[in-house]
Amino acid sequence: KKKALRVLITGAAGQIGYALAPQVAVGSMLGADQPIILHLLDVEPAKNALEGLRMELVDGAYPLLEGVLTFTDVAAACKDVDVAVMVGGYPRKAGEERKDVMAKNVSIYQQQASALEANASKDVKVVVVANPANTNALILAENAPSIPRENITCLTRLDHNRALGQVAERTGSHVGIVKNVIIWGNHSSTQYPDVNHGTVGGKPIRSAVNDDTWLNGDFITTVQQRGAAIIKARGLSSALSAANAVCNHVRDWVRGTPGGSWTSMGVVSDGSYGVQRGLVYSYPVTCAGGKWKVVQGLPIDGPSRERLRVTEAELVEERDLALQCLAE
Ligand code: NAX
Repeated sequence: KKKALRVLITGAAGQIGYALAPQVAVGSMLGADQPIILHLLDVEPAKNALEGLRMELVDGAYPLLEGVLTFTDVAAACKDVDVAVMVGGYPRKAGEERKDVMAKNVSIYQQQASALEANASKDVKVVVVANPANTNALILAENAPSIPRENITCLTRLDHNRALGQVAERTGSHVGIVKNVIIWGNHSSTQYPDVNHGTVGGKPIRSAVNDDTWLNGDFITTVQQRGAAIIKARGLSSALSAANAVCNHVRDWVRGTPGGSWTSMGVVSDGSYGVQRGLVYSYPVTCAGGKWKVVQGLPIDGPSRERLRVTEAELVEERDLALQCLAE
């Protein structure tokens, strides 16, 4: 029998936590043969909700779940964790300045970086979900120098899956045969969902869809604005699809991307595709042996290049604001 792996979920008492914890417990993240110990962290005021989640997980009688531990202390929560899903953060509320929100997240991610560095397993894999996800991941990387850069990522898989879903609906195909879309850049409305290298049942997406006006227009804005559309419809932001995407992200990272296909992940840029080194930027990646690799050499046309730059510029701006907060 395999040794249990410890999975930390921060912000576990929130919506995504409620959808994610059971998915991890059934094996969607690390496989149907991998025992799990869940570390659930939230802030003190959420203590009762966290205890409620723990009780429900016990009541789930999940065969893979060897333990459910709850924490309000971040250092204790990080002890020996193998995977860290960072869902907790400070959301922007109406009327708040961007800089004030950034300052709060910088301070949270600075503290959590130190806690992970000091307590987590040496090869912990980190995925940041909380917004601004790319920049929170960058702050985490900056403040946890002993965690390898390549182990710190942010979630853009939800955007990637949204793009797959849109193409599947439009072409009346099952989503399983849509492959190799790309989310470039920031997990925000400047992201670039790129179909130029994707296929539907082996056929280029552009010819399968046969409507460039839609692909260059409404398709892009629908993916970029999908989060807002879900909030409008549900009165709450995406949770089950976000949780599903977290499981997909970690599963592909740990167990590998299927042959002939890639996924999208926010990773610390090595300068690929002319993006500034050090930014956390979403790229097409393949994974094998627990490591991701940026897909190299894809031809990027003029309009796409411009979109890559726009989302990069936003990330530079976020990084500069975050570094300014860090210095103050
Ligand atoms: P909720 O507000 O339901 O839950 C967040 C939880 O985090 C709360 O329980 C809160 O108490 C906790 N928290 C706050 N500060 C904390 C800290 N310092 N340590 C530990 N816990 C802390 O939000 P939810 O809907 O679950 O969304 C969580 C985050 O995911 C948000 O930042 C949201 O913007 C972001 N999202 C990111 C997505 C992505 O694709 N990257 C998509 C979904 C989601 O919108």
